[in-house]
Amino acid sequence: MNQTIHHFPEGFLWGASTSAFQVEGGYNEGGKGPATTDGSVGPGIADTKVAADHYHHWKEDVDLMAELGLKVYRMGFAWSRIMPDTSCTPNPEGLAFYDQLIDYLLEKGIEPFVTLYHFECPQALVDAFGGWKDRRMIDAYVKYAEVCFTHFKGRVKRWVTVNEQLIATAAARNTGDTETDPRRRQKNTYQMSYHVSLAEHKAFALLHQIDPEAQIGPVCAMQVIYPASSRSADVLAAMNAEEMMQNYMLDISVRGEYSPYAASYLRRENFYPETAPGDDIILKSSGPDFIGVNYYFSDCAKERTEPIRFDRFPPWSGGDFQLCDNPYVTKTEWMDRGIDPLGLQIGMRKMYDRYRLPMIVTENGMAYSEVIGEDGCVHDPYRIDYITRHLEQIQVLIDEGYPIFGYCPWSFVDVVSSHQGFAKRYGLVYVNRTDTDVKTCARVKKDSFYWYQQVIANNGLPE
Ligand code: IFM
Repeated sequence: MNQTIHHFPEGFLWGASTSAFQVEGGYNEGGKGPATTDGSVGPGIADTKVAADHYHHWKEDVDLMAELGLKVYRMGFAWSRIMPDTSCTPNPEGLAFYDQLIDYLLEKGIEPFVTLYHFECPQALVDAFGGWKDRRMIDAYVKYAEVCFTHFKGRVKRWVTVNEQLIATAAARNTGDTETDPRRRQKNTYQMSYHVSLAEHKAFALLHQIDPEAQIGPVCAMQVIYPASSRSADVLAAMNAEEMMQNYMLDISVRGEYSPYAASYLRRENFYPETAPGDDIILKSSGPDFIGVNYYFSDCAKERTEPIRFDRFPPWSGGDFQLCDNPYVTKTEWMDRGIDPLGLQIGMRKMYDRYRLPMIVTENGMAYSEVIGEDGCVHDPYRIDYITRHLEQIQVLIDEGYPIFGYCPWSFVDVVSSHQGFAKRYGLVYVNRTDTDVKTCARVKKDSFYWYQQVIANNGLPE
């Protein structure tokens, strides 16, 4: 059968993503220290102790990546595997684990694309001084980054500073913040986020100094927020939501400053972070090489008609807007905000218009509760459809001239979801375990694996 292929640009980075705490397991092996993400989320829900047991299956996983044809593997380092305690001394066993993984990826022709910080905060630093609430965390992160940049120089050529700063700084499970008063907790979030931004800028500068050939950028949870109606008050609410759920962080990452709206909102609510002399120079004198985009769904906002409250979920939704349902998008059990491929095009256009940086899709995927079928296979047509429809939007953007250099679906293998364990799966490769029975964690290639293999081989989608 003759099929028309819509070719992507030569050298396009076809990839797949995971994060350390969600895939590795081995949570206390090889000298790893505890991380905030290591605790239980509730009875009967898988935690990070074994996760997808990548710590023991890493070689088989890389072989599967090679079979899939991946050009890039977006993976994470567990900070507390590399620096388990407050001394910031590198743990040789931790580095050795990543050495073997990275060397084998390179041997197979797959570029390691490493996230330094994906939600998991070393518990030792939280216990010692409160983690990101304290400026000492900036120095600790920079020491960690320096060890990584130096040790992996020439082998890792693309780095991510922080994954989804919004969630990394707002979810107590990630930050380790025990504050219970909602308003004080929200104030802490902005302070932590400010410290993350300072640490990130120091990392930009450091990498560019240690390895001028390498590139670095943040990964954002891209927010595409539609107004609930064409009423100007709803349009303004949607703008406010995008400002306070995305731009206030990316503006600091790229431009080194808050927008006037974000700054005045933070002052008005008494949330403006404490700063120190010289911060401006740090924030303004370095910048990222690219932006990583995580996108799963869009959202919708309307004018706030109720008083602001900070005790509602999600914790960042208390500002000059109210998130609301969008009746025009399809919802599923796990994609309850709705599936919206066109939102990817809308969001990435806005992103480029505001920041003018190359972009890579670092996460995009379809969650489903899957089991192996009686035929021993996992048939996931919904995932193939989801990825197809999002890749079509990337194709449009590339054709129009937007600089998008790669696509990494979430996730390469099934990983443990932060709150839903293994009930919620995104992988191209099934991991045979349940929340309560880790079995052997055997790998089973899903239909989407074989389909994505063809897409990569063709360098594009079949028509
Ligand atoms: O599992 C998460 C990941 O850690 C960050 N981005 C969203 C994914 C799916 O919810």
